[in-house]
Amino acid sequence: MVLGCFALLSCPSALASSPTNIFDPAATPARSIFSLSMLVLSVTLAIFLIVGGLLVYALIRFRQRPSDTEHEPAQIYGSNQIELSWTVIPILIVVMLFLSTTRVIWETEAANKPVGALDVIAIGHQFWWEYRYPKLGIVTANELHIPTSDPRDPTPTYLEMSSADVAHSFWIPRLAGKTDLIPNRTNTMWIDPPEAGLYLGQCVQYCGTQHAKMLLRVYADSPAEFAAWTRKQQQIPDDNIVGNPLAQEGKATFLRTACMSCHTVAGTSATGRFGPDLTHLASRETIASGPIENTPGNLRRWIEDPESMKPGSLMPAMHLNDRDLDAITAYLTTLH
Ligand code: HEC
Ligand SMILES: [Cu+2]
Repeated sequence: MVLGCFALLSCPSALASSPTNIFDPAATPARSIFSLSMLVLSVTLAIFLIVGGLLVYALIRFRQRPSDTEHEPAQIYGSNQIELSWTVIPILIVVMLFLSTTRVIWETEAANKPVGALDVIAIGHQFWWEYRYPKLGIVTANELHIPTSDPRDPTPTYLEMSSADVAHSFWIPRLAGKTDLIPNRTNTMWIDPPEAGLYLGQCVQYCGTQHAKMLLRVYADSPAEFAAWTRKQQQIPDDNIVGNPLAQEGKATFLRTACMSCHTVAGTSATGRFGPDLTHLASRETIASGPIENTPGNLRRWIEDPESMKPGSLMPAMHLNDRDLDAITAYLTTLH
């Protein structure tokens, strides 16, 4: 553990390039947690150095020498001063750490929600994330878009989190601490990155076979980009297949097979909620919660046999023929 810390501290350049670097906080909750951990780390490091130093000093200074005639050193019994100090000083340190931890918990959990805050409901599923924006009328999956938050006029995102099945946990190290998603319970957290960019994470509560491929992607968009994204997500991508007979055929096949009982495509009779909402699937960069790039080839392979890309995923292979696979893929790629 100690060696690990020294190794980490000695190669900050390798860390800086990591998109999940815990030493590079990019939002208020992550920053408070980071400074608290630095405080705890420095206090414990100081204690370690003092205790270790005294120990080494005593070992060397009072070691047995050939000139020693007595086998035992002078025996000293009891010292009120020393006993008092090794009781009082640790108590003061513990109280100090307790108070600073309480302050950070208070700051992150009881923070007042500003008027400009965005509400998002996050629901964990085996093995993907559902995101609903109740005030904006948007439902999406796996790629969370939020606006950047200017500290002078904060627009943080407040997440209300629960689970559709087992316990999951949401952790974007650069944005905030971990928050568990528990069935039949609502937990909340908030994030406010001032810098636009893609922040990565991963489900951090073992939730089944594909837990490791339940990745987290948070896109912090500038306010203008976020407004544009919102407008697009609110549209029903209905007309995109006009003049595209293969996609039209794919839509018909999609609505004729079991796809529609597990997936929603707004504006159609597909209203399933077991799998991710596909209304704007083509606007996402990845599929299946992060591990697979969203290309037509990957999409086709996924629909043909999800098991080959994410073994244990809860989407069954539908045993479609090549024609149907081509048509459905053509349809899904029009869902911008
Ligand atoms: C029994 C329910 C079920 C059926 C039927 C089903 N799916 Fe799925 N689908 C899922 C689940 C669950 C996932 C999420 C898998 C994961 O990421 O672990 C998924 C994921 C997907 C994804 C990736 C979505 C994303 O945002 O990453 C696509 C695309 C998809 N399904 C298309 C289809 C098509 C097309 C059909 C019909 C041929 C179909 N599905 C049938 C349950 C189903
Ligand atoms: Cu999970």
